[in-house]
Amino acid sequence: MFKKYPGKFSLFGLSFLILAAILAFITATIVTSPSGKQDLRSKAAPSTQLYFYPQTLSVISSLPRDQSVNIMINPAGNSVTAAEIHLSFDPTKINIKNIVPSSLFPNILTIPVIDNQLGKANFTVGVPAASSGSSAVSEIASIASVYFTYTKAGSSTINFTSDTQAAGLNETGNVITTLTPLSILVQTPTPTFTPTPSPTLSPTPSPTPIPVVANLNITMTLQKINSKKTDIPVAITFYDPAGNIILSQTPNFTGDNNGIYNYNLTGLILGTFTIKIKPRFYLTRKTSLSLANGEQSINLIQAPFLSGDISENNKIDIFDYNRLVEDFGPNMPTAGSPADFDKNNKVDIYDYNLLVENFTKTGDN
Ligand SMILES: [Ca+2]
Ligand SMILES: [Ca+2]
Repeated sequence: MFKKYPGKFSLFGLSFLILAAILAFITATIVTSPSGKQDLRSKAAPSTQLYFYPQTLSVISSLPRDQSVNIMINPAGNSVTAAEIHLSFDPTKINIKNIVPSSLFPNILTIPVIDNQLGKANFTVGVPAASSGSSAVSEIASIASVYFTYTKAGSSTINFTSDTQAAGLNETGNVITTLTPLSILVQTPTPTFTPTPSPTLSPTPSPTPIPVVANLNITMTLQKINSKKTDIPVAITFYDPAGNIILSQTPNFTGDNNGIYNYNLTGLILGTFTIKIKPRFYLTRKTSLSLANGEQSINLIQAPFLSGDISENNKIDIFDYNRLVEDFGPNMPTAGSPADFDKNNKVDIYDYNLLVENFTKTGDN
């Protein structure tokens, strides 16, 4: 009996200890849950994709032949600030001649190093340092253009090696999940042409100049804006003939004293595109063009962009009207209102008049 009692007691003591341990574990888990959250976030965060445009190249050509492609980034939810790119390729088939970073990544952190003996190239670029982080790239964009020469027929690739990485705002570590190589198939036009044994590794620099990256200057006017006003963000989206988004950027356009807005997009992909242009709170306009090497321009000043799309759904409707009514007259917030269409710091009958004039109009789709 005397023996039994302490035995029971110690059993109880053991149960208590186990319970205490479980409680301590749960408490510790709760206390450290912020790190648990971070795990969750960093699991969701790496979603960014790197690939080439075009994604595949099939070429019938005499050799050597110059070619250019763009290294593309789809941030997919991230705000990318810097990218470190490492490429590998077969130097018996391809020689990289030049790598030109795009205007969105103008800070060259390490200059392009190209090794056509080993078939490697690398460079690191960053966005301009802005205190707000506003220069970070959050839409599909070109990181750089790669200019190379085919020296031998056959199939080949340009690969991103696994040390390729990108940094994003509010993220720790690499945000890239997918690296897609460029697939290349090169055929020579006629088998009768017998070249002297492959001129490996000594492609005497051809006199043809390295292709220039295309720049596009866009000029536009906005309804009822005839004098110097603040810059305006303009969403510009490039679509390929199949309707895929190839590039999207939202740069700030600067207006002059006559209200003519202008922006120069640089480092663009070559090809034929449909381009949609949407100044913030204006209706979308669509145009198409073939971008070749060098400078090109789109002049849209013959008709101003139509204002009033505060809700940004590309039509002038009751939601826009609703906001105008809310901000009308003395109710305009001190910080200003998107319903101040003519940008005279008042929401008044002239803004109302403009909305009525544009009511039910829609932008290009
Ligand atoms: Ca609207
Ligand atoms: Ca106004």
